[in-house]
Amino acid sequence: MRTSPLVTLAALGGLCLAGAAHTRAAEPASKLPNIVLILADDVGYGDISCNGATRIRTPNVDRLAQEGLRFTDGHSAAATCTPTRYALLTGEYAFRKKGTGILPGDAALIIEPGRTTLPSMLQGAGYRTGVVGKWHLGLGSESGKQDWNGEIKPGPREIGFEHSFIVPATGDRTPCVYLRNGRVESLDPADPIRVSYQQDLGEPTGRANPELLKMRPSHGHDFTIVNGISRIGYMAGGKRARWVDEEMADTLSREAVRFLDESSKQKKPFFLYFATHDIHVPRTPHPRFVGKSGMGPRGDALLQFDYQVGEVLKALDRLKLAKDTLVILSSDNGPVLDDGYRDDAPEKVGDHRPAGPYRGGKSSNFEAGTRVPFLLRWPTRVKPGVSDALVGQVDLLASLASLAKRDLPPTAGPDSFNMLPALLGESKAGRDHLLVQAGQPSLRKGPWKYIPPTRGPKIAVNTSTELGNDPDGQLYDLSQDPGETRNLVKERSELAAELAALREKLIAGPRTAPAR
Ligand code: NG6
Ligand code: CA
Repeated sequence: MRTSPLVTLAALGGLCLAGAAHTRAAEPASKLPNIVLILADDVGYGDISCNGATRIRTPNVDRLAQEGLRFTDGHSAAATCTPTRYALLTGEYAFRKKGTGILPGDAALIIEPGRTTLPSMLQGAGYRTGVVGKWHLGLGSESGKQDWNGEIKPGPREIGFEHSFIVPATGDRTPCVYLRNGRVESLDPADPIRVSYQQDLGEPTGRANPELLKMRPSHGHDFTIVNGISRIGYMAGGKRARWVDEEMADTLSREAVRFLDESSKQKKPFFLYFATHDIHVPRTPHPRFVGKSGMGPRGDALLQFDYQVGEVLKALDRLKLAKDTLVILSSDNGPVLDDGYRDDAPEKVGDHRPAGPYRGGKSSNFEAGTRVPFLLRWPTRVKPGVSDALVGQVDLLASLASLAKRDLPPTAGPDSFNMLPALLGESKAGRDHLLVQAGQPSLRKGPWKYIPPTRGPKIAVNTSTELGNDPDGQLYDLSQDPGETRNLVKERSELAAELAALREKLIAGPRTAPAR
């Protein structure tokens, strides 16, 4: 049977409705604020001086806190990078989708092109959208099959970023090259790149040639050597295109500022997702930061992170855009000291507390896994202050959609709620409940933190992080016991059962409350 043109049109219309957000009222795009989302990597709650750090000073981050809102109970969606970034961009908890754990550098894109994402929603609202920095969400349609010498897609552009300049995965993973709008930057066609996570491609490795290393791995990270540092994964060729780790922060902040400069010349508002590589391993700050923190490369990388925040803030000042730009700063997961290289982080941390008063760190079920720095500045609308509201990055999609007056299609961002009043400091009430994932999801509700029974080691062998596993389950009252030291799961067994049931219900079906 031939489909009539009318039916086809109707079907297409349906498809459009399913895939795109719609503008509610005629709000001229020029009235909407610019949005800059700065996402740090592995920066802990206590790593910034506005959250209590004293041995390290982060004046640019602190400036955001002074001129904006500092959230004390702000969360990444997960305790590691990929699931956090997945949830942040899609508004869907990552545990709902297989294959959203920490990705290798040759993984396929895990966000389906065409679905509503934070950038595609803002693009629909008239924004110019760009991503600069760490990606770690996969690229291309098939893992291990990318041709790094041609155009790699789908990627950022196919999920809503008009402009991109990215580190494909992480600094410790091959390929160690930047991608500008889907193509390897500065690639010499006579020296093509090959990447593999299975097969040794013949270049020196950390395992075979430790004498070539300027920083030795402590665990893993002993494949191909690039810039004197061995990585996870193999690569060959592409010599001219390889990044120099010590220059990465300057390269990325220059690209971020360039995006701001170019955007300022356009009539549209803009959205910049600036995902710094700092302070993830390998921690290799520019020589001008080396030795400046007294805490070794991890502390120096924190100073470098703060510098990059300063570059963005300075550009907004120079372009006279600071007042009309909503800046959000957060981190993708909690802190870690030894994450695979011998960079003296555990030896030199001294009395600095990367997680502040919280227990655990990156990959942990304990609070420090996801309770991260969370700052928001928007001078024309937001009064400076401190908010204790429970907020999460997963809500940015629905909240910013509300700000941009866009209706989300019913299937979009199933776990994302409109928390705009809390985010703008107009309401003290944050999330009623929030799931936070370290492999499995735990539940936050009010002062309560419920961690279901989990197997696995108490302490990670490699990183020495307390993982917060307990086969009996755990219940903590964070208002009395922020450090999660007194497990009340037996004493308050009824409450624990109630929270366990709520957790199950939320896992089974999203969007129970609050409505958006
Ligand atoms: C781990 C890596 C760690 C880091 C992490 C991802 C080893 C032994 N450890 O598997 O170094 O790369 O993955 O970090 O390989 S994240 O911040 O991107 O999630
Ligand atoms: Ca991270």
